[in-house]
Parts: sequence; structure tokens; C-alpha cells
Amino acid sequence: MDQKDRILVIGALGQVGQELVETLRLRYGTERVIGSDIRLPENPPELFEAVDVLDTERLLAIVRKYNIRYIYHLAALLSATAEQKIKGGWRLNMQGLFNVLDLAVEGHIDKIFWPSSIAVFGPSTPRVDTPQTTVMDPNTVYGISKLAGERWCDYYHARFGVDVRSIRYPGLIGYKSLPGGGTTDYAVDIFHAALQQGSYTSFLGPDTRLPMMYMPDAIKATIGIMDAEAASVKIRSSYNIASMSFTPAEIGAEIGQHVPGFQLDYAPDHRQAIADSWPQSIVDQDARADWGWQESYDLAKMTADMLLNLKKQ
Ligand code: AKB
Repeated sequence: MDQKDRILVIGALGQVGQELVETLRLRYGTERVIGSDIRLPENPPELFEAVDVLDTERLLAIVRKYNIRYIYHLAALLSATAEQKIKGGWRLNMQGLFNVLDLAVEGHIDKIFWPSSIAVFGPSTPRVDTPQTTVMDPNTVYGISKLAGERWCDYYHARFGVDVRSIRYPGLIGYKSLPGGGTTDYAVDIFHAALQQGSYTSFLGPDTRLPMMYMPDAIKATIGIMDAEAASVKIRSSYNIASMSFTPAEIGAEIGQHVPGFQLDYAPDHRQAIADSWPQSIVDQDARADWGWQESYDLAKMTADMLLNLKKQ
């Protein structure tokens, strides 16, 4: 990337966006990373713009204003929220992606990161050690939009040469930002509740095993695939990536090692059905072989680090 070229993060106030902007700024310098979200936060940080990814004119104006060449397009409605806002979820998740892909076709930008999710898999997918390529029959609005998005990324790469790169995020856990509207959010809420109340009621049942990842690993994978040589990014739909899988009971037991007397209860709600349609564990050998993906955190290491940092806050 040329010194005068800049990076735009769309969805910079979201769970991943906040940490990604921070990491990219440390790496490339504050002035080269522009944050954006649908609205400005109360005290907007430096170089932050209100951009609705559905507003193509505004999007192009910002790309031109800052000489943007790379876009990390994170804006989306997650699995639980999109079930409540079916058409809105589809529109944001699909049209937003088209608008960014078209910027590349028109030559305004060079490279795109767009996240997919384990939600692309569905009830007929093998749930244990889910391979990169397998049956995919998502039955949620979010999953359907992510699978369609993957197909469009692959199409735009093959047809127009768009350099778009993607990974399938598992549930993401971090202490710097909160998730919003996902099925895996319990795995963040549980840490806050453990420290504040010493107890938590999980909205997923005790044995619901899901693939998860600690945020530093997710950020490493996100920047890692963008940094990789184009030729080594062989899959242009989206890569499976994995680091750990656990159940609410297992993470509760791990937290209990650090928070004596921690009490975990269960009251499964509508999100249980979504979780039950997703994989329990993921095979990610393509990401490891093609562009060197390697995780740093397992459940024990993540739990210790989460609690340490939340206590400091
Ligand atoms: C969600 O739960 O919707 C997300 C995801 C797995 O993509 N965290």
C-alpha cells in the first residue's frame, strides 16, 4: 500500500470494528485509518465519518475524500437481530456488500475484507469437524445472507478480478467492546456478569457446543488474510478458521476457577434453535496452509486474559 493511500473501516463502532481500527492505527498510523459507522458516536474520535453503506454517493465521496484503497466492510445485522428484521437484515447484509464490491469494479479501491460466519452452515451440515466445503443449508436470515455474500465475493473475483478476502468468523469474545445481536453473545456477557454479580443465566443450554475465538486471534486473522500475497488466497468465497469450541457449562467451569462461587444457570430462548443449526467444531486446514493462519489462545488462556483485563477496567 502506498504511503498516501488509506484504509476505511465500515462498521467501526461494532464489536470487531472498534478493535480493528485500534490495531490498524497502531500498525499504519492514525492518519491512515478512517473509521465509519451509520452514525457518529457521542464524542467522535479522530478521523471518523458517519457513512451508511447503503448510500452509494456518500460512500464514494468518503472514498475520494481520503484516498481510500482498502476497505474492511464489517457492517451487518447479526443472527439474532436479523431474525427480527428480516428484510432490513437482508438489505444491509447484501446491498451493503454489493456497494463495496462495485467500488472495486469501478476502480476506486484495490482490496476488500468482508467477514462471513459459521452461520453459513445449516442443519444438514456435518456438525463436528465441519469441513471447508460441505453441505450448506443455512436457515437464518443472517446465514442465508452470508452464504449468498460468499458466492458473490467468489463471483466478483472470478468475473471482475476483485481482490476480496473473507473468513468465516466463529463467536468472538473480547473485553474492549460488546457484541450486539448475535447468538454467541452469551460468551461475552458471562464474563461481565461473573465479575459484577458472581452469577449468570445463559440463554443457551449447558451442552451447546459452538466454535469460538478470542478477539486478538480474530484481529490477527483479519489483518493476516489482508496482508497475504494475492496468489496465496486461493479461496475467494470465505475461509473456515478455528481456535476453540466450548459449551456454556465448560466456559462456566473455567470462569469458576478464577471467580470462586460463580453460579451459572440456564434459560434457553429463541437463540437456542439458531445455535443448534450451527457447527460444533470447524476444520480450518486451508487457512493454515494457504496464508499461515495460527491461533494463539485456547479456552484457559482466553479466560485468564479476559478476567484480568475486565478487572483492570
Ligand atoms: C452471531 O452469533 O450471529 C455471530 C456469528 C457467529 O457470526 N457472532
